[in-house]
Amino acid sequence: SYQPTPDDKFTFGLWTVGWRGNDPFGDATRPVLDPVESVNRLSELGAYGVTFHDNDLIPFDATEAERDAIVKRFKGALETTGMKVPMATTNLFTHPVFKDGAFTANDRDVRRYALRKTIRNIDLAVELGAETYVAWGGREGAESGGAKDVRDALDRMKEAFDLLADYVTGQGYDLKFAIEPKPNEPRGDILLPTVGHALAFIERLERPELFGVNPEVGHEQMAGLNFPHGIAQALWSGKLFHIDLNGQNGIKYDQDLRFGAGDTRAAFWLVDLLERAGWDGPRHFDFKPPRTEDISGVWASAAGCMRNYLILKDRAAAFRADPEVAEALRAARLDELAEPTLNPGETPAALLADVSAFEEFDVNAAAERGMAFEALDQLAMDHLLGVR
Ligand code: 3MF
Ligand code: MG
Ligand code: MG
Ligand code: MG
Repeated sequence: SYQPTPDDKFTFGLWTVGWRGNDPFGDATRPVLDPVESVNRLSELGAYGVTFHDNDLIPFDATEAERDAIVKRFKGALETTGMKVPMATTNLFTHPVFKDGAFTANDRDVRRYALRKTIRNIDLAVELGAETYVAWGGREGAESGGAKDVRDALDRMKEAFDLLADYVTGQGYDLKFAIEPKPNEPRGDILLPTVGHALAFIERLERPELFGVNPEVGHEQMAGLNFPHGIAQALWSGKLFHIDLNGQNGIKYDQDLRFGAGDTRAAFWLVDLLERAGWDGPRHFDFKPPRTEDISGVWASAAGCMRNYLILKDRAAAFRADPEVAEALRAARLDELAEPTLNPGETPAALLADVSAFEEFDVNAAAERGMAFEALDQLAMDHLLGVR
């Protein structure tokens, strides 16, 4: 078991398995990987599809004819394997022209170019059947305080997303946008650094219904945040449009470990949450096989992402099905949290008139009650570690 099939909806960015291991201190350790080879290998491993930045597939300086030939060959691989492309995105960070950002670059001509580059790949994304367009503003940020007027930059970011939303609406495309927050790296500070910032920004857009978030495990954890909590708020807001699964060990550089590595307990609660919420979107991996690995290590790492998701799904289901867990959840009063605090139709006056709520409330007795969370958490730990 734990053998993935396309029904599990596992997807991988072409840039993940295709990462050559170059980092700020070292050169590439692996050769170029042909995107068609990635489609074929990932399909053999049981994946559902792939995602891509325009330039993962089409080199930045490709001619029209080269572009057409590449797309044709890629489509052929998708048809042969049955692999899908549920999401695509734009590379607005690699070329030096984007060194000060794209939609929020101080240079106006760079901003206009970034919009055109994005629209061009949106057309291709739709042609390939994508339903979600991700926007990670990796270079939208600053290293120093005077370099960016953040309020102006947010105006420009809004302008860009409003224009893109107008474009897809005008074209009649069935495409939604998912904004991917990240606190830092490669910029010292990136705009829309967390899920919460992105959710608040979306409400200021002209067509907020077309926008949601694409949270990445490691990005929130780089900011010391609780990833399942962020996902829960995105779900609660109806704004989880896509997700980037990977692993991270606390507050440090963006590790992009395979899913399940790093904070395994957070991964357990994340899978528990996604499965209980009935998340039916792709389980998308945005990871980097460490640069210590050769190409067989790349596929081992990709297979590990899917295997770990399925193991955690199995462990979370066992946790939820355990009668002792049900008892522990009752002891911890989760059922009471699900109950409204007010009686149906209760007014402020009625609450003020309820002497049991205040005048006669036994504060000390309530304060003495234990919450029984430790026993509950140990049951989760036992399930996660496979001893129950
Ligand atoms: C960087 C990222 C990005 C985004 C991608 C959009 C290169 O930390 O996570 O990957 O995920 O640009 O999907
Ligand atoms: Mg990332
Ligand atoms: Mg990352
Ligand atoms: Mg990502």
